[in-house]
Amino acid sequence: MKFVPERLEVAAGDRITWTNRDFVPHSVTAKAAGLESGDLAEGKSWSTVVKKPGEIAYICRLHPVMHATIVVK
Ligand SMILES: [Cu+2]
Repeated sequence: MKFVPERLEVAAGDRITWTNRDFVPHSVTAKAAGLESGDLAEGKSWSTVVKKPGEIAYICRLHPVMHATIVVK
């Protein structure tokens, strides 16, 4: 029930992949940044390329207590 790591630094142009290692579905959702993974079942992955430098705060749409940040340099 948490993103690991909760703060991730990457370079612009990097591809980030999330994999759900939990027993319940989760999502990667950042409305302002236009990120939406859809519901990821156990073991499923989703990836995206981040292009713009800055901070992207995101949550799990299904469990909004789950939140994390991507720092794009
Ligand atoms: Cu979740």
